[in-house]
Amino acid sequence: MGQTLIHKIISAHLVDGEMAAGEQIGIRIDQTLTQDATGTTVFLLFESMAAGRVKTDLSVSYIDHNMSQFGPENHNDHLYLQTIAAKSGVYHSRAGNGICHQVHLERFGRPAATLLGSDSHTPTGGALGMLAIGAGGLDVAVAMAGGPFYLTNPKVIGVKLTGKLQKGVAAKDVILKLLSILTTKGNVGWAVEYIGEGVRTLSVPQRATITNMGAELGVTASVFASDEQTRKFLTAQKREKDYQPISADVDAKYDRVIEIELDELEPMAACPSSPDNVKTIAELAGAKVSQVVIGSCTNSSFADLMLVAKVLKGKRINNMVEFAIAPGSREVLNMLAANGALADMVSAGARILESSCGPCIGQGFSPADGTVSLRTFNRNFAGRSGTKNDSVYLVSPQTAVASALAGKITDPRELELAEIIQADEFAIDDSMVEKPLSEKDAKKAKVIRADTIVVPESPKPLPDKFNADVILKCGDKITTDHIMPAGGFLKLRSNVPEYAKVVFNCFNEPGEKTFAECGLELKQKEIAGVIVAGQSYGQGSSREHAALCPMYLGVRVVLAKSIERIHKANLINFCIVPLEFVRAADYDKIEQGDQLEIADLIEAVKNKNEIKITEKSGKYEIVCKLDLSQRDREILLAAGLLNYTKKKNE
Ligand code: MIC
Ligand code: SF4
Repeated sequence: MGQTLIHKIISAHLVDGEMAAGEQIGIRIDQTLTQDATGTTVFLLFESMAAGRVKTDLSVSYIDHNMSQFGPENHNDHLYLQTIAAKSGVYHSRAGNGICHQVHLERFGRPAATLLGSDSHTPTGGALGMLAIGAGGLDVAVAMAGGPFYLTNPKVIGVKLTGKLQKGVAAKDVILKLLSILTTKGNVGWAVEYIGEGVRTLSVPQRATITNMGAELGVTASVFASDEQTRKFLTAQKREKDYQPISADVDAKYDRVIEIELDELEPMAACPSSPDNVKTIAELAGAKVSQVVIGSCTNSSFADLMLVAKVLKGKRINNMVEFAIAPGSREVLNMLAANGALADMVSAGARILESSCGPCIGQGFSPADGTVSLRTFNRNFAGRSGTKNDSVYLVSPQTAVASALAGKITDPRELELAEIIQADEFAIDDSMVEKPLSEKDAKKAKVIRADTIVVPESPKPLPDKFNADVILKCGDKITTDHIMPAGGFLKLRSNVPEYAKVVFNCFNEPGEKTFAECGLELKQKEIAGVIVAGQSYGQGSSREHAALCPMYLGVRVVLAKSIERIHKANLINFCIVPLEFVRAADYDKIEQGDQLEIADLIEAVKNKNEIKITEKSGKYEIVCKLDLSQRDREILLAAGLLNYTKKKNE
């Protein structure tokens, strides 16, 4: 039987385990990427492993998230990242050079390789036929040090595309359609491969929009074959040498096949406040819009922005709309400036933002209360924009620009849309990517690390018996943005004790103790904190702070109906025990504030698949599942991945 493309790349990189579905396997990582909001922790952990120089073929550290620079913290981080990258053999993409996923696609990704990134949208690279996976920072640090990356060998969904997108319908609508089918929950352990003759009609930037938002499905990775479109893109990037065709075997067998007819698709939007709350634009048309933002790692390519510029040329956006455009990279921005498209945007009333994540991660441009904001981004979790009761719709650049002109949600097929332009040649300028120092020079090089950058505390070993309190009971689909808010707090990423003060702040009630205060109080009394949650706990970003900061506050157990892949790994890496309900109905028995007892923990973590939790006054006894690989168990017993790795290297 033939192999899927995903399994072909995995087989070629397999260093531990068997290829059977659902097995834990270890793969060799060729490339890593980190960004500044997760990167400082990655490099601090990398340093504490005494790993020296990176062992990958290529590692790149990007500055793209924390660029608003209110106070010294962000620039302190940049300086640390710049100097530690140079010393450890890592390329450094400076602030202003663009969003990590866009730049990596343009300048570094290559077919058939593996890429591990400390950002959940790393799978964007799948557009080039590479196996690109998002992970917690500690996993990335281990890969940088030459260690394998461990994952569950995924089952593969073949998404069969037929036909061709009609004018006004975009790649964004393909992934929104898939999100409406698969939703954001229940896809742990799966990966997606795009197949069928429709694939040939999609350019690499279009494919990148689709693979990027695969992160919202919660799948491990999304890939396209490397074909003539890939060759065209790499040639235009002056990287023909990186081209290599690779695809699934013709007789590859998929665990599930979903068909999408591109001709039949229509413009769509993900409505507030989840990327899978999808409706057609036809259903939403006419609603008043106050803000439109085009950008983010999902939709800020040269092709996307040229299309927008062509629509805007000679027109003015609606007076009641605030309109911003953030080009995905310096390459894109330079090209728009050189060919006059930037002037068309500015004349039309667009505010040009720098090439960074910006509003996508709540770094400014928050919408007004009670207004509708249309964004070409990938996430619209409540409050992520920086406005508490926001109303953010995720749409294609086509829908965004049509709506910015009309002041209301508008079907782009009503506009005279130009053909999507693919550049035959990109304006290459890598001068903002710094090469690492030679090994000899690196020895003498100093790393600049200001006091705002604090080495995170290590987890304590697990005791055999816990007295535990339920600090929080939260519902389904709790995202890492709920656990660890970004926006204005993002600048605290390098300082866990400070950042931990805002853990779960969306659940704090005025006049009552905060989650952080409760956690620290229990920690002092040596009572373990427990978080109880519903389905898909920890969806969204890869930020390991969503485990690291709760761990700092004394959280030792998360008990949920289900836990998302990256977050579960982060919990284990920081020695928080992930437990799942055997009977989902037991969730209803537990109340916030309940006092629990968990006994024989060590034995259970060592070799049991179930553990009993007892409510102290005898109200209930609940059986919970420990769904752990042998390696997960060893990591928990070693008090986290860092200790585990150190011990292994002794
Ligand atoms: C996001 O889109 O949520 C982020 C910010 O890029 C995160 C990473 C982070 O929290 O630093 C992600 O997607 O992993
Ligand atoms: Fe940046 Fe937004 Fe992409 Fe995350 S999703 S990497 S915040 S642009």
